[in-house]
Amino acid sequence: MNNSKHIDTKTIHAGKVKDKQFGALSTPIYQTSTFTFENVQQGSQRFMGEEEGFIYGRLGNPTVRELEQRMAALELTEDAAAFGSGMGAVSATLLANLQQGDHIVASSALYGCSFALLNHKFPQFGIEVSFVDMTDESAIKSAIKPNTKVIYFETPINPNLVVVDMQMVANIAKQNQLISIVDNTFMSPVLQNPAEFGIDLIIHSATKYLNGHGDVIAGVTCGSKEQIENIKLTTLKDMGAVMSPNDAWLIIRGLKTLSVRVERHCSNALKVAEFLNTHPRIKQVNYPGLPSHQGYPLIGKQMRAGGGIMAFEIEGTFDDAVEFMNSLEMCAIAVSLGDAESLIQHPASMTHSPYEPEERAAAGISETLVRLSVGLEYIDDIIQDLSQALEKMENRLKQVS
Ligand code: LCS
Repeated sequence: MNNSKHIDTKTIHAGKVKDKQFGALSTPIYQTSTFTFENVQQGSQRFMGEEEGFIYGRLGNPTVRELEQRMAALELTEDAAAFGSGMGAVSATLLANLQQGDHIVASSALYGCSFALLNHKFPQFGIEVSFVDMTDESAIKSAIKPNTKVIYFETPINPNLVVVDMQMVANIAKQNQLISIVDNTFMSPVLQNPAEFGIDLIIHSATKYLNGHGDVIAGVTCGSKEQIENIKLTTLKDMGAVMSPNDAWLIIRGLKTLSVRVERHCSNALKVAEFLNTHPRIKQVNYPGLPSHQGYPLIGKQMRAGGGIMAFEIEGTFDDAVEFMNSLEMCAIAVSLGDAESLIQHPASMTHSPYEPEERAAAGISETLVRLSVGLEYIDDIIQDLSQALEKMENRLKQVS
């Protein structure tokens, strides 16, 4: 399909494979672990890469392949690889580009398990990591060493919603012949296309907005044909975090409504952020769609809207924040994000517990920070739920004082 179509059209059509046999509108699920060859010669040719075609489910599957093509079209890259989880994508993408003795410059604030992989696991294999504030151009530049291979970051960052200037990072990477890798989970390709700024590899936890219905764990990496082939033939094939055809089908279905869902997530989130921002019991709201946010100037330039996620600080103690969350009646206390349901969690004790307290402090993740993934419910109902929980907290405080 012509790549010039609007993103709303592309989420439905781009990368779709026509079913020549029956004309099925919905993508068939090829629930098979292996593929038969006409004869030994054909099997051998497929293994040698001399003939196109599928071989074995871990090396590729037609349903999964369609999702990969759809994601490449949405992220404006040549190709994509699908994985059994977002962390499968993060680990395979990084390891395909690194070896013992290499060095990474990474954001000091990252999703907790990405941080754990870089901070705890990679050093055991002789891969060195420097964590920096990715909004600080000179800090990134001075962290680069002769053995640096990769710059790794998220924008907006999970969980504090700090926005990183992708053009700035891509320029540094190019000047130093480094591979730039961004995790685009929070924005989805509807709100931001890192390839437009020259970022080399784009990772998604497809568990989140891409699927959007809270029923799949999956990941995707988008990039050049050469990069994706390297990942597929090394860390995907030999470490094996592959996506199942059923999950690929669910994500393809989810993608068809991605634009409409993201639009509603964004409009709901902006109203929630405005409500919280003026509430006396809320100290600070980190939401890129608010003019006071550090990332707001990049809206329109880098990202098309503020997204569906925010983090905020309760005016009070850690116990007050816990009481507020426990008083919610509709918003679910759960990790994950990007689902139809509004989900709320406490990063310090949940998603970002792999950080030591001092590492969290250095990464700007306070102990009282609350993260909210605003869902698709009717906006007044979401605000009413937050409002009644804040009111309960306030009433108890009045009784105590
Ligand atoms: N990257 C980001 C930015 C994420 O938020 C997550 C998961 C991952 C990668 C890993 O993806 P997964 O393997 O779970 O598909 N983030 C989660 C979170 O914030 N709460 O629960 C999971």
